[in-house]
Formats: sequence, structure tokens, C-alpha cells
Amino acid sequence: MSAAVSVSLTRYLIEEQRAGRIDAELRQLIAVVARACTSISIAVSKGALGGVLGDAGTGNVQGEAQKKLDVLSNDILLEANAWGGHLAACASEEMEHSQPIPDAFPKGGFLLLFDPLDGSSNIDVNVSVGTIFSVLRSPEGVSQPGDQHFLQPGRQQVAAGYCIYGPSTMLVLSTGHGTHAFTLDREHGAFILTQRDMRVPEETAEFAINMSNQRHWEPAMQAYVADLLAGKDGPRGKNFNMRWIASMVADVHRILTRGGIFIYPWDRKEPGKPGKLRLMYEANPMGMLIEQAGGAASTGREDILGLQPDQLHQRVPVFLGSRNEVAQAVAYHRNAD
Ligand code: AHM
Ligand code: MG
Repeated sequence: MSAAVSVSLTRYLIEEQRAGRIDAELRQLIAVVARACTSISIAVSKGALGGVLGDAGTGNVQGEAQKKLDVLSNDILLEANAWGGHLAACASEEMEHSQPIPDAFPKGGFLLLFDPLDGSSNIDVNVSVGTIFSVLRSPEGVSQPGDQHFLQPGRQQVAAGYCIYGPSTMLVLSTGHGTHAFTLDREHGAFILTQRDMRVPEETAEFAINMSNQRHWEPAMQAYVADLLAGKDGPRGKNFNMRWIASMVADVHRILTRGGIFIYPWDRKEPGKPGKLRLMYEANPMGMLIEQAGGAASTGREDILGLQPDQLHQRVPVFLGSRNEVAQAVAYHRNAD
């Protein structure tokens, strides 16, 4: 019997190109993002020894304090993607405006958005964090794409993924043909395909939410969670378990692995902010990965991937995960309207 052949990310991408599902430029783009994520993984895993913990002493456009690793990860992704010739422009959670590829380098046909280090409040306590990314096509005939050219619905993403820096580093990727997981082999510096076609179970008895915001939610949300908490004797007729890591990448990774529903709902904590998470580089890529694995992603009322964005850093309520549970949450909201 022959030993099982391990499939590297490089091989997977070449085979996808051969099958006509991606082109060479997208293959190169994903390979570059994966290389940047490997560098970020090395920096994250050094922790205190690398001198990378703590605040950078700066703030981003969202008014959030930046960690040293937020800034470093952003720089690693920008630098890695500048010269390859596959991108027209980049946008990031950490930059107010998108950034075109410098004139010194050739430009390609794609736009890349990323949250360089999601869940960064967890860095200093050694809990999993991650990088999230989304790839769109640059509109034809536009030589210098600006913020407005990024404002495309999530359905138009040509690729989405995240890299989780946990006990192991994993890249989870979709180019529109399923969601697949690769684990970093540190000795060889290569991502190896470890789960082809991830599937989110349709049913679940596990939810993920920050309950401390409960008093700020709208009535439909209060009612939905009250029924989950009522357990076996309540209207849902079963007991639910709860998990909240406060790293979206880690919570979504658990859901892709064993099911569940992740919720960051609308709340009235901060006027003018419809929830905390950002559409373009958090909700859209996670929505694509979850849908490609058979799950669902909603704002509570509409499919996330159908939304027409109107701002680069737009926020949106997020309900994603096991298909039937997302439908339950949506029903509470629709019935209340
Ligand atoms: P960040 O992009 O600034 O790290 O914020 C996003 C993170 C998500 O990873 C996580 O789901 C959420 O914020 C946690 O928020 P909270 O601290 O309100 O529970
Ligand atoms: Mg984030």
C-alpha cells in the first residue's frame, strides 16, 4: 500500500489552475498572501521574546488602539503584495483609505482587502488571533482604483480566506469551489491540505455571542437568545452550549469544524454603529467561507453576501454558521418587523 500523498497549497493551487477554476494571477496572489501569513505566524509565535506584544501607541481609522502586531502584520501584507504584479490596490482595517500598488511595480487585475490581525485584544494573553482576507476583481479600464472600486457585494469575491494563529497555524481558503483547510508544516515552511471540503453541520446546539452586550440588543435578539437559554424546557426544546473567544477567526474556525452560530448583532452601545464587525474584510470573507461549506451568513434580515457596500469600513450585524440555526435567528428578526 502506498503512503498517503500530502498535497501542499502550491500543488492544490496549480491543480485548481489546471482545472480552469483559477488563473495564474490569482494563484500567485493566494501564494503571496499565504507567505505573508507564514511571516505573521512566526512573529505572533515569538510572543514576548520577539518584543512584539503591547500597544503601538497609535490608533486606526475606527478609533481603536493599534497593537504592535496589528501594525507589523499590516506592513508584512503590504510589502509582500506590492511587487508581484497581481494586484491593483490593497485596503486594510488599519488604513483609512485603500492604497494603490506603487508606480515602481506592475499592476494586476485584483483588489485585496484584509484585517491583518483580527482579535488583536487577545494577543497579549496568548489566545488565538488571525488574518482575514478578501479578493475582488479590479474594475476593467480603471488604472488607479480608489476606495469606491472596492465597494462590490461579497458575492463578487473571487477568493476569501483566513489564517488562524493557534496551537497550529491553519489557512482556510475558498476560491468559490468549496472551503478547504491547510495546516502549516513549520519544519518545511509549507501549508499542507488537511481538510478538503469542510462542511458546517446544518443543526447545532452551540452559540457564540458576547452576552455582556445583552441590554443593548433589539427586542427580537433578546427574544431569540432568551429562548436559547431556556434550554430543553423552553420553546427550542433542547439545551444550548455557549462559547465566545472574542477572536472572530477562532470562533468561525470552531463553527467550520463542528458547527454552531456566531453572532455579533446590531446593538445600541455606540450610536451610529450597526454592530462591531466590518463588512468588507470580516463579514464578507467569513460569509463566503461559511456559505461554501454549506452554512449561511446573514445580517439577521438579509444575506451578507448580497449587501451593496457604501463605505470601505462599513459595519454590519453578523449571524453566521449552521444553516438551520441562522434561519431560526433570521425568523425572530423578520417576525418582529
Ligand atoms: P478587531 O478587528 O479590532 O480585532 O475586532 C474584531 C473582534 C472579533 O475578532 C471578535 O469577534 C470581536 O472583535 C470581539 O468583540 P468583543 O470584544 O466586543 O466581544
Ligand atoms: Mg477584525
